[in-house]
Amino acid sequence: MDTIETSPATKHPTRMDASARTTRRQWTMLTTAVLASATWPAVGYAHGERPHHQGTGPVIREQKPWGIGAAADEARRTIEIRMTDDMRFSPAHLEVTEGETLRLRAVNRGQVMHEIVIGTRDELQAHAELMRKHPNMEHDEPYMAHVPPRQRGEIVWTFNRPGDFEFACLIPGHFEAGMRGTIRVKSASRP
Ligand SMILES: [Cu+2]
Repeated sequence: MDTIETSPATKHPTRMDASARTTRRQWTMLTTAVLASATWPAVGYAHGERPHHQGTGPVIREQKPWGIGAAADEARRTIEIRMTDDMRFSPAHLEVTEGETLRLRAVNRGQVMHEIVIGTRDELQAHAELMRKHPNMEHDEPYMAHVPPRQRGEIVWTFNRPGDFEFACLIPGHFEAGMRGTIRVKSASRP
């Protein structure tokens, strides 16, 4: 029998290598334990089985309540978000129309590491709690970017679900200091 998996980009991305999978398994177990009652959508594969989105791999398109990943060339609008050591994002509020694909360019103007993670308020809260308990936890998803001092990172994301969402820096201490922002995705069907 042929056991080689095919990998249509939308549903079943190629398996990641074993070492990367090991670091991610820890994250998967933690999120599974803590977020069991949260809003993870039903998907056909476990959280830890997907490859990293950055680099040359295929785009990860897993529907989340706050949208879905997109390829860099699908972005129709770029928004620059500055991150500073006073624990602020600027701008701290984004207005998006349902269906819009944005390139969020996170620019770290500070002297310390910052990150930007998109999610629902509850999801980010739970995730921040995990980060406090496990500050060295490695994680990477298409809806987050980790940005070293004086560098920039990018998220390309399709906001295909209307609603109110948030973004935050989940580095311990930063989230608590108010390093968060809001995203309103306006319904495309209503004026
Ligand atoms: Cu930060």
